[in-house]
Amino acid sequence: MKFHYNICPRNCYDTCSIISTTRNGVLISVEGNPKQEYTVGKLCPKALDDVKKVYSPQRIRYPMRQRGRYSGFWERISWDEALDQIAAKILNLKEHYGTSLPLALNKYSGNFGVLHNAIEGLFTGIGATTRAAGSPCWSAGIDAQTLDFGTFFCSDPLDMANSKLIWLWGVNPAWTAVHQMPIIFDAIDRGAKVVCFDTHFSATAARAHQYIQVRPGTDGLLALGFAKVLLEENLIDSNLSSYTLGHEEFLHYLEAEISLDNCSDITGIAVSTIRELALEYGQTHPACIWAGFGLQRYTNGGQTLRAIDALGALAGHLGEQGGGVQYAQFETWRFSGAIQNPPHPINQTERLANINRFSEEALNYTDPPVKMLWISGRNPLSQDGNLQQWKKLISQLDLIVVSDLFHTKSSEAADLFLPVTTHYEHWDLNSSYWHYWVGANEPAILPVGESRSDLQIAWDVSSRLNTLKPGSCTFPTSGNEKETLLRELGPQMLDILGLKNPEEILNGPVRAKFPSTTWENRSFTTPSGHYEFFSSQAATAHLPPLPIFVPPLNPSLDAPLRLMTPHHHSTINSQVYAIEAHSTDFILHLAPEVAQRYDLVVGDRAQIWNKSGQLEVVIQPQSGISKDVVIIFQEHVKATSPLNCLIGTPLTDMGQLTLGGRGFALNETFVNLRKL
Ligand SMILES: Nc1nc2c(c(=O)[nH]1)N[C@H]1C(S)=C(S)[C@@H](COP(=O)(O)OP(=O)(O)OC[C@H]3O[C@@H](n4cnc5c(=O)[nH]c(N)nc54)[C@H](O)[C@@H]3O)O[C@H]1N2
Ligand SMILES: Nc1nc2c(c(=O)[nH]1)N[C@H]1C(S)=C(S)[C@@H](COP(=O)(O)OP(=O)(O)OC[C@H]3O[C@@H](n4cnc5c(=O)[nH]c(N)nc54)[C@H](O)[C@@H]3O)O[C@H]1N2
Ligand code: SF4
Ligand SMILES: [Mo]
Repeated sequence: MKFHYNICPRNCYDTCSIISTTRNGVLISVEGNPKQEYTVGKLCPKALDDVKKVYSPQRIRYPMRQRGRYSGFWERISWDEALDQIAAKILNLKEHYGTSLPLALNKYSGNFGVLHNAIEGLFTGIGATTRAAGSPCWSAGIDAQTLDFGTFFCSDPLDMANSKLIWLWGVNPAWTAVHQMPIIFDAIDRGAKVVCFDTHFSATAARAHQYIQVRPGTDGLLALGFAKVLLEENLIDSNLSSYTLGHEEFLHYLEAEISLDNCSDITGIAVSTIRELALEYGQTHPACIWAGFGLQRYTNGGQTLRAIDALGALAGHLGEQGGGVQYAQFETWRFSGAIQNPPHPINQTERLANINRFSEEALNYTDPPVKMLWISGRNPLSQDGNLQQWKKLISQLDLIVVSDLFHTKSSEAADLFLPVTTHYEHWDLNSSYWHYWVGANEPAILPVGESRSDLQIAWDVSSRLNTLKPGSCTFPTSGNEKETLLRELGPQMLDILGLKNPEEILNGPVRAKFPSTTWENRSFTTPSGHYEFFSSQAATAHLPPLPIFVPPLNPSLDAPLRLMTPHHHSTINSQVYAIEAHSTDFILHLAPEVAQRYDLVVGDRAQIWNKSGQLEVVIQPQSGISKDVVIIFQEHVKATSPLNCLIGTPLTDMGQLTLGGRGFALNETFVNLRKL
């Protein structure tokens, strides 16, 4: 038996460290690494199913070509044929249009391993291309924290165990960050109180001392209501002037504009509850807020997070051990970037299309049009909005390449399928957007079938391009995965990890040497060096300089119910873990009063629809859900139409500053409902 270091590369807060076991070259088990302090030896059920996933009969093992998009007639081809077709098309488009802009890449979160950025490097090496910019995930919150603090940087999540009061706000760790729950329970054992703010009674709410049901998209006003109570009760940090900018303006705004009665009417929370919670927050030290990604998926999402940050600052919880306002971090991702930055062959910039409006913006580019699309680590035909526009874009394309492990909604539309290796079959380097551990992932087994790593595929395409036309791509044509990994650990990353040389990362995951609590010295990286209640950067970007309340969108008569589609414990976005455990029905969860209003009882079949599309659902009344909300979780449902056929492309208010594109306001989706 042999043991190997692996890391779960999914888009998940936890980025778990894995010890895999092989016998005679066969993967036989995966376990959590006991030495990595966040994983502490445990994996979630999704990763525990990895052995089956690696050897699943449904996994695609060979390059395939589809005879007619959506036909399902896939034939096995050789890598030579696949590479020839891709390279010939790239060269042909470049020659025909005199530029490589007709080539487009859409990549995101299937695998967050650093070596998967090779595909970006390949595109850079070809020339100026069309790229998906921004993120469907966390953009508004990142910009908000960047405006307030200078960057987004959360404390080591283990620090939460020191808290005396934990507010879990628009976050559902019992499903989406399961390794945080033991840390929260640890805090509870030491006397902490936990409050969960959500729009429905979530799995996390069930584990909290108190559940506060908030009307969707109104959390910003709730935070301002709490701040108003702190002001009235004189619970404001007396040192604010030494480390913050604009607190007078903010206090004046609270005084003049925020009324608790109005706050109660809009958020749905009683004034007495707002007062009690605010007093508790103002009087308990340390107190921590964890603001999740769920609450910023709105047209006012950035503004909401700025209001929550401001509440934390006002109460003096910033820089406090076990306190602060936690969101996410990217400070442990300071890799050299060598892999995605080969020499630029020409002096022309890339053409960007917001990832959340990719199809619309790609279609708007006509000179030259987008003609070839590579989809890597993404499943846009399941996860994006405006799927009708996607159909249009597809019909304009000469070639669609999907590289993935399994067939997906997106591969249904593809011409070529390139099979990729799992993290048990290639080298990689992984960091978390939440905890402070970084590690190397080593191959435990040989590639299954003819699958190749994304890095190998990028080398192979470059090699084929350069064979057909020497000098046509500056990305390397071959290499060594382990050495490529080590090159990503430049001087800055070595310093962050406290390593003398890159090879040390091969001995197991390492915790970045940052102190456990962020902003401890209350010196910030904003233009003023202070925490900024008043942000000139926001004003320059035509955003309100103060964290004020901006209402979310309202439902309309023809779409009176807000549809929420949050993440589910059994999937990571479109990635399915218990492959055979699928249902053919979408379950619509709604308050019993709402079900009654539409004359529906449990098990009834109904239809929900809006301008974007329609979906058949099975009714599941459930208490603890806001009355203007219906919920379908992102479970795996084997239906012809994906859930996102109902979703348009509303954008969040922020995201442009740090990520180059505003985020996906997917909770601003409204539907109508009728019994079938
Ligand atoms: N309705 C609704 N829509 C949503 C969301 C929601 O909550 N509700 N959430 C949004 C959010 S937050 C996000 S982050 C996005 C996520 O959307 P995506 O970024 O599309 O992420 P996934 O669905 O996780 O993965 C995409 C594909 O990557 C493949 N993959 C896995 N490993 C590899 C690999 O090593 N190489 C390659 N080439 N492919 C690989 C997977 O098999 C999968 O098919 O969805 C967004 N869309
Ligand atoms: N099991 C599992 N884990 C995952 C994922 C997955 O798909 N499955 N996806 C990963 C990804 S890509 C991401 S982005 C993270 C996201 O993980 P989280 O940060 O937990 O975010 P969400 O799951 O989008 O939403 C969290 C909660 O916010 C609530 N919410 C929605 N709107 C509001 C609001 O207006 N106010 C308040 N107070 N609450 C609101 C939702 O009901 C939900 O319960 O999880 C990651 N981890
Ligand atoms: S999906 Fe998340 S919790 Fe599960 S093993 Fe992977 S990183 Fe850990
Ligand atoms: Mo996400």
